[in-house]
Amino acid sequence: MKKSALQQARAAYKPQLPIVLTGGVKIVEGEPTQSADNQADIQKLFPNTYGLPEIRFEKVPATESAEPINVGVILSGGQAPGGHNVISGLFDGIKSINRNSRLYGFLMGPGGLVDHKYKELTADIIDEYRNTGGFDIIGSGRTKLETKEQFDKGLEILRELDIKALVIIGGDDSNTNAAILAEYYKAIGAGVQVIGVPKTIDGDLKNSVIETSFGFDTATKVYSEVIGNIQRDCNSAKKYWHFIKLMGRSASHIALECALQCQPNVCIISEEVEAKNMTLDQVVDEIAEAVVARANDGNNYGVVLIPEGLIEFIPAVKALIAELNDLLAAKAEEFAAVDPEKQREWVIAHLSEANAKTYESLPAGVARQLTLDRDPHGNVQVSLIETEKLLSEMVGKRLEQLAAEGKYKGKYSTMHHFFGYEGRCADPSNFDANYCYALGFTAACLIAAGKTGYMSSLRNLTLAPVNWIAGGIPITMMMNMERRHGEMKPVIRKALVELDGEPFLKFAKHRDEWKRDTCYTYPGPIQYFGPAEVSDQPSLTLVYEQKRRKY
Ligand code: FBP
Repeated sequence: MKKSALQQARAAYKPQLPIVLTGGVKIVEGEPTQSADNQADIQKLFPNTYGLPEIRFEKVPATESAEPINVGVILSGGQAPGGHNVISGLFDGIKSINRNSRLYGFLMGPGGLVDHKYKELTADIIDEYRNTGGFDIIGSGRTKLETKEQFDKGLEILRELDIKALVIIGGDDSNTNAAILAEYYKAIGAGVQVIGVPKTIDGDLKNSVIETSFGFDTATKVYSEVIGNIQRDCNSAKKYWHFIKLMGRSASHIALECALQCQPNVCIISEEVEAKNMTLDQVVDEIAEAVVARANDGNNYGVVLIPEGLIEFIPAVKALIAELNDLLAAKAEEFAAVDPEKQREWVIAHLSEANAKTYESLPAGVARQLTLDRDPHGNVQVSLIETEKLLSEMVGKRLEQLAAEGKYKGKYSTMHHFFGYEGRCADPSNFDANYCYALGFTAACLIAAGKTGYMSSLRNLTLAPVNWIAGGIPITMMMNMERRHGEMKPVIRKALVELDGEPFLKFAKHRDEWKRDTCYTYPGPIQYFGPAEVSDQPSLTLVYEQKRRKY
């Protein structure tokens, strides 16, 4: 495979490990833990893996190597920069336990385990992928591991390959499944440990003990680079309003981070829309107000950031989606048999009055999208809804009304963008390269310690990697009960943007100024080499959350 000059230079990058992982490790166990909520229910569902203590590793002199161990690894869900480094860290970790340990990758996501599709990941394969973006080393997929049949089928191949531990690299849903699998294998005495690794560019798999998910740092840096470029183009030509939708299925962390990095004129935060119980029209009014204010200063241009998940956070739409989820789960066959031309009427006839009204008020394309196939975890596929176009058109209509009332005299031309897939497979930033490698290495230490049902964890992430604290967090500690596909299920609680958290407060403090004036900043491309202040900085979200630096 031909390699670019950067690829060649990057292959030589040596991720920095926390000092605690550079010799032997000793385990320090904390107090027994509790789930995030619904403790009695979660305990009942996870009798063997509930209440485990948090674990922290401490460095001790390296000892005699242990027995070799065979480990399996799965990449699950959407791509996120750094996945290959988790695998290389895991590989190096199990080889440091015993050089005869082996690593097997299951192909194309959890489905590879069930269908027995795998390949052994040897040193030459691993070396090809160090510090590269993408999940192409083994591929990824969204098959949901949830049935006993799948678990048993998986166990057959694990036994055949003598695999004693499985590492699942995934988001909240995949790690929920990792916990269920860990519990099941423990309950039946299968002798297979399951360890999770927190992945998702969306940044919503985090809590008091998991500081961030990997991939968020790199993806937001890629988006911030291109948003900055658009802002400069916008400020040069001074003739367009750019509507930019940013990935992030549910939470608005990506949009917020990009706003902090780039200082656009408007950034909508879904969590705020929900908290203020805003309607779609009110969101439109907020943007139109910025357009009018800037037009009054002679500035008929600007940049608006829109989080991908916005539509689901508008309270009326959220209530509609919740009812649709239950309705389509309960009457899946009946709905599938309805003539597509008549599905709209069918849906309206089956909804409660309030939700039917909301459904009818939405543009037909958006309404239809809400009834289309969910992903395997039951989520509406929001990345397919063109919210950026919907909003810019609605703003255009509002401006026409204002112009008719003599309240607006500007010009309004729009451009639309959606940034999501562009950032998911970028070569990991130094932060993600180091973080992911350490997550993989930590997973190997958890395996060596005989743990199951844990998520690999690194803390103190705004300090230099040598100072990071490595350990494991029981996955059940992050769980609560939520309604999915019409039933109450144990799931990891998604981390949404906190409106009293530092990153949002920082944004809220400055947004009025950014709205009217042109305060754009231009972060530029990710730097892989050079001074630490340009190449090693973590996300501003992490920096503000940990309040370690003053801005
Ligand atoms: P994960 O939660 O699996 O990491 O995926 C997140 C994401 O990138 C979202 O931001 C986006 O809505 C979704 O995946 C797109 O899914 P797909 O890759 O299946 O189109």
